[in-house]
Amino acid sequence: MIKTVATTPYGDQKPGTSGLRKKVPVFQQENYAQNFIQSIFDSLEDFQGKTLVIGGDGRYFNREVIQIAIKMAAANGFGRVLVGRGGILSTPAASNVIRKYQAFGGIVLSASHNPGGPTEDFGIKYNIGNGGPAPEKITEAIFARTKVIDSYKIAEAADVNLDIEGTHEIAGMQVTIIDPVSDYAALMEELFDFNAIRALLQNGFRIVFDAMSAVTGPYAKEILENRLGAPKGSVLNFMPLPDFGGHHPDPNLVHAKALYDQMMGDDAPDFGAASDGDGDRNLIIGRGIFVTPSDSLAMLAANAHLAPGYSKGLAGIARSMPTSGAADRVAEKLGIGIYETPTGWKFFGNLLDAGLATICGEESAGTGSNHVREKDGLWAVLLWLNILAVRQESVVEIARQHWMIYGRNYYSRHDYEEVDSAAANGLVTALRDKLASLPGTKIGDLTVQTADDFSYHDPVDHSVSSNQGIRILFEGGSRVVYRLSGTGTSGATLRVYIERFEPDAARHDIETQEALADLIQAAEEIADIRQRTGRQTPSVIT
Ligand code: VG1
Ligand code: CO
Repeated sequence: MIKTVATTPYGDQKPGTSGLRKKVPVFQQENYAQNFIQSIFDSLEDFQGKTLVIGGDGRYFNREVIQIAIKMAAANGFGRVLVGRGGILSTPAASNVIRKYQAFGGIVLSASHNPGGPTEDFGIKYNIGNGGPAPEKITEAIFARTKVIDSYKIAEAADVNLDIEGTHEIAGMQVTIIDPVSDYAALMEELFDFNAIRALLQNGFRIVFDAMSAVTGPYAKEILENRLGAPKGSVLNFMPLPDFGGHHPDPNLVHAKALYDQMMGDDAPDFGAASDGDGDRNLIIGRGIFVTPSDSLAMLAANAHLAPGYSKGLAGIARSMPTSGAADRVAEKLGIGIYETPTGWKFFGNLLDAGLATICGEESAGTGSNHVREKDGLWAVLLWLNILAVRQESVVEIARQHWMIYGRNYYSRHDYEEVDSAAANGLVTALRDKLASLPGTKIGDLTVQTADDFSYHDPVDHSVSSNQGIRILFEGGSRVVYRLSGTGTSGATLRVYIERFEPDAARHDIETQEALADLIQAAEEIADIRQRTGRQTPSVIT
């Protein structure tokens, strides 16, 4: 039986950098999730009888919304849904399932690296048939629809047992509960030399992977321990928990501090890594060395040909604008294309589909390739392991050699979280207003060369995305970028990205904050951060 339920719009369902993210109590308001899901379906065409993939990162409220999404998909005329067992599908695994089974699209329930639990964050994102996040044209249509929606459709049926694989039927639609791990693990086996990695691990190379009680646990256990033979216990916090054990499932130096300390300690393993709530981010730490995500992108691109899936070389590299220019130097040396996009994986989809880019990355710990259309945490870990297995060198040796060849891009991001929204917007407006007057300005030894607000012209569909971040470029190539986060759920988060290129190998050993000190000072002076936000120091430095 299909029911049409009357509803009234909510005014705040605008998708951000990566879907709609709100606190759980917001999602628990009457029809809140239903309104958004119906608005997604209302913005799509020609999906009758087709397949929809549904899965999430296992956080609090995941199972409830999955049941709703299944029943609404049935009522709206989908022919089949594929759901990860237990409601689990990591973001890259969902992308893979959409592609592999040629689904029409997918609904991914996640708030990624944000905390989970009854008063924490939840999110809903729609991915299109290429497996990637819906482009802005679609997210804008969804938002427009949420503002006028007056009813939604739902099948009246009992809940589906999500914990047992098998096929059911709801209002004429097939519901298949699938193993969330096996398709993804099979894809990784195609891309990487598992024998070489297995041999590396057998020869005493020690790894540790922190799944942060989030979605990658089952994937990492199966791939790293079961298939690659890493000793049991190499994967930490492998049980996905609805509240991530009360932690922030964000693999950075603040929230994965225990891993960082272990990797810097006396008896450190050779390689440490972590992923985030939904499995699309990665943190890479070699014994005694943290590899910044921007560097990791460049190093992976420079060495990717050592893995079977990339042995023919790369077509091009794409990075988000705030990501450091380290990858640009690799692209230049390889003689391949380099693309600079706004923040958020949705902007890479066209480049990947058109075959212009093979590897993509963001400074926020996201790297991935054309194997799916999302960033992929475990993929990055496996590519690193494949490279380490072939080169038979340590992470530190690979990093040093890389800097020797290409120079080093010192890089850091300073986040000011939960700042008053009006204050944050005021800061950005004031910056915009003075962009034209900045070139030529001297701050200490630095001279501003150019200043602008980044606009992206998509080379494939020619769409334009404006106001994507304020860039201040100094003479000599150093840079400061400011933008406001599009994933937060309370107040505003100001992100300040700071970068300096250092060609001289004798100067590759400086502590990062020290190497960037004058730029950090300039960033403060130009934007008046302390005065405007009332914060003396950033809340998170990565
Ligand atoms: C952040 C990151 C961005 C990333 C996005 C989603 O966005 O900066 O690089 O793509 O999160 O990542 P923002 O707008 O807060 O800066 V995740 O792991 O949510 O899927
Ligand atoms: Co994520």
